[in-house]
Amino acid sequence: AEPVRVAAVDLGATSGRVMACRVGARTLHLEELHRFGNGAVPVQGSLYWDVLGIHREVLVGIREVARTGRLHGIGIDSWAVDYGLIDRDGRLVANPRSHRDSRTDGVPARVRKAVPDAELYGVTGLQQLPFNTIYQLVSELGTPALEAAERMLLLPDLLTYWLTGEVGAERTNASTTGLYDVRTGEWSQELAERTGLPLSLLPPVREPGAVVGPVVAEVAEYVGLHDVPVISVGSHDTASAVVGVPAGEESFAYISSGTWSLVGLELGSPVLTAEARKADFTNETGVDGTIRFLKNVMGLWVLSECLRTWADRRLRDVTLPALLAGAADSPALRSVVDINDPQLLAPGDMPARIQDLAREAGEPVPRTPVAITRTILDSLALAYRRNVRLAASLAGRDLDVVHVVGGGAQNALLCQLTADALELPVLAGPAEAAALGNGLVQARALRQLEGSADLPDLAAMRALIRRTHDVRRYEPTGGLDWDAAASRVG
Ligand code: ADP
Ligand code: LRH
Repeated sequence: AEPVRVAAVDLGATSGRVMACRVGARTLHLEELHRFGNGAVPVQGSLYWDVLGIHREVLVGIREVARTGRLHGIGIDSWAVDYGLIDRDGRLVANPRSHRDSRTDGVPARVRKAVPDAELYGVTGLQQLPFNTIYQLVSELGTPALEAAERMLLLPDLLTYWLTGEVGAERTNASTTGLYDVRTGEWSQELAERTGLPLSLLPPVREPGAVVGPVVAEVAEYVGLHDVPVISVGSHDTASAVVGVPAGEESFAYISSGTWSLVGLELGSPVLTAEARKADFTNETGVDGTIRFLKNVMGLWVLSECLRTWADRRLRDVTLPALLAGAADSPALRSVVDINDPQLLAPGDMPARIQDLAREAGEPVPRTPVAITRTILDSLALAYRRNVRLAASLAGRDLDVVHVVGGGAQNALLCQLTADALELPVLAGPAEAAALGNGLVQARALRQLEGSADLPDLAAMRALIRRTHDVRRYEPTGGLDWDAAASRVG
């Protein structure tokens, strides 16, 4: 079959990119044609996404893909849980908020009174993140915005709606909302009723791999191409990233390492045990009916927010490469903190918060940007160790390797620390696993449309990634007392 060329739009909380992805039986090639910065905008004490700006950048990127070659499909993935509301005329009611907004403070406690945590977990299988869509929506109860709302569209679904005019809720991302029943694969009418949210807000669920429809006229005109189908992909970026994990036969854990670090396993069915709930592990739905059994670790957000703070203060020599080089030459495990402390969730003076956490834990306080960077990386490696081991034990698995994908796969020091902390080989890359997963699912959908009988499963897609992309291997080295360090963070 002829290779297809699709636009893979992958939107991260810190940057968005539009890639041309060429997929053939033996070829897989990504070309980054547009990249733009992203970040929440604080206004009047709230944190908004500039969603119209994002839409414009998506269009610019798609146009660039169309200008440089053929374009057979478009697929969008982004970070999870955040949404826009549209009214009965199909218009955006208000600017979508970031999940780091404080409007959900205290909301989980309120919801708990209507639906106890254990019951909620039994239906959704989700970890208790204060920003899950259910809590964001409950925080809007009684507001003019929610009263005017006809539909809730998760961000990739909102952007897909603007491209096609079609509403829907792509399944992998729907599974992150806290209103989706992981056992039945449907919206939970019961949870909607018990939390007072109208079920009609939730659009019909759509499969990754379904063709949503052609782009609407205004988009076709802008891009210069008509009849391009928008294809539903694993629209949760983590779902696409896990498709893009180049795993073979071995028993693997993965770390999808970007703004967040998502640490866990791919399973065939959810683990809804009391132990999994107490360990606060999530069961998100993946492509091809898989389950992402994982934990959110605060991730490189902590470092990028430090960088932002230092840049605002015009500190010199605090570029990421300089900090990482300095950190690699710094003493290991000198000062470690609980990197999942909820105080690190909101934007702000992250260096000071890391210092405060160290002080409170009785650790030496890191003083310089390099020392703070080292504390963050050592602490991330400790969190990876804890949660990879927890995932394996909760799911009853022995592990051979840990795959690291996403931007963090380029952080050699963090990859090495992860291998050391876990005493397992780390296989790092591709950094653009989400865009690859996005493109591969589109390519398969297009093959299916052509009536091809020979459609790749996840294993075949991953084999193609292994054949076409470099993966860097880090072997564990001994010499550091990770057990002792782990006991210091509690
Ligand atoms: P997201 O999709 O959530 O926006 P990415 O997967 O793009 O995140 O990862 C972004 C992070 O990757 C950055 O915060 C940075 O720490 C890390 N990163 C990106 N490029 C490099 C690099 N060349 N070396 C080390 N780390 C990198
Ligand atoms: C990573 C991610 C993660 C979610 C968070 C909101 O980008 O999608 O899987 O928990 O953003």
